[in-house]
Amino acid sequence: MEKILVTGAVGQIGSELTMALRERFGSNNVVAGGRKTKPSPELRDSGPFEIVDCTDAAAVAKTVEKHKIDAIYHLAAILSAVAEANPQLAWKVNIDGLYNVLEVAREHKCAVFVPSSIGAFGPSTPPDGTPQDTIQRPNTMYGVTKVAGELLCDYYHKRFGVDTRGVRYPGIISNVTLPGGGTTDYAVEIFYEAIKQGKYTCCLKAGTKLDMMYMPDAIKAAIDLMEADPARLKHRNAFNVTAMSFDPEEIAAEVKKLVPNFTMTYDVDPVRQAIADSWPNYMDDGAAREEWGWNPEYDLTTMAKDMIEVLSKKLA
Ligand code: AKB
Repeated sequence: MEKILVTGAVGQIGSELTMALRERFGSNNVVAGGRKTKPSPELRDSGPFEIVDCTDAAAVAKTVEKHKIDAIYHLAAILSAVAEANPQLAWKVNIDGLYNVLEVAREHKCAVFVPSSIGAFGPSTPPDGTPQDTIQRPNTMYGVTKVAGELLCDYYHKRFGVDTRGVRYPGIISNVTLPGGGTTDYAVEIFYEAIKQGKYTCCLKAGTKLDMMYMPDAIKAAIDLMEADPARLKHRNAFNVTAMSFDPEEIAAEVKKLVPNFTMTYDVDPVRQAIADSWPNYMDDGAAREEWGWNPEYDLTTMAKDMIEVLSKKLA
C-alpha cells in the first residue's frame, strides 16, 4: 500500500485532505506533517503525526525515510495576504520549502502533489475565461512564488523524472479549519458571521468576481489528479480548476436565502482588493476536464446550503 506524507496537514486544505486520504488508503499509511500548530484531536489520534517544517530539508528527509513515503502532498504554504505583509517569509516557505520537498522527492523517488493558485496570474492575464496556457506576470510575492513553483515542478519532472502534479486552486470554501491569511477568505468568513451575528463586513468591493470551490471538490481534484493515467496528461502541474465564480453581492444574496435576516456592509481592505483585482474573474478549466476528467460537484447554491447546514450544527 502506498505511504503518503501531507505537509501543512494542520491547515485549511491539509486537515481535510489528510482525513480523506486516511479513509482511502488506511489511517496508518498517511502521515500528517505539521509545523507547530497543534493538530486537532481527530487528526492526531487517527494516524501518524510528525512535526515537519518544510524549510528544514533534513526534517523532511528524515520523515520520508522513517515512514518510507511514496507520495507527498505538499500543502505547507503562505497565503496571499500574509505573503504581501511578509514577502521574505513567503519566499522562504513557498520557494525554499518547495525546493526541499522536490529534492527529497528526487532522492527518494516520491510522487509530489503541489497546489498552485489563481494567484499565479496577474493584471496582464486575460481575466475572463483565463486559458490554461497564458500570460503570467503576477505583481504579488504570492504570485511570484506560485509561478516559480509551477516552473520548478515542471523542471523536476522533465529533468529528473519526478512525478510532479498540481492544480491552480481558486478560493477554497470550507467548514473544518479556517483559512489563514488569503484574499478569498471572505467567502468562508461570511458563513461563520451570518450564523453567529446575522451580518458581515466584507473586505472586497462589490463586483470583485473570483473563482471559488467547495472543499469536497478541492480534495477530489488532488486525489483524482494523483490517480490519473500519466499517459493522458499533456500538462502535469498547474491545471486550472474551478467550480464557481461569484462576487460578494452574489454570495451575500445566496446566504440571505438561507439566513433571511442577513445583511452585509463593506470595509474594503486596499491590500486584499489590489490582489483580487489582479486575479482572473473566471478561469477556463478545459484542460483538466479533458486530461483527467475534472468535474466539480458543487456550485454556489449547493455549496451555500451545505455550509449553512454544517456550520449551524457546529456553531450551535
Ligand atoms: C488566497 O486567497 O491566498 C488563496 C488562493 C486563492 O490561493 N485562497
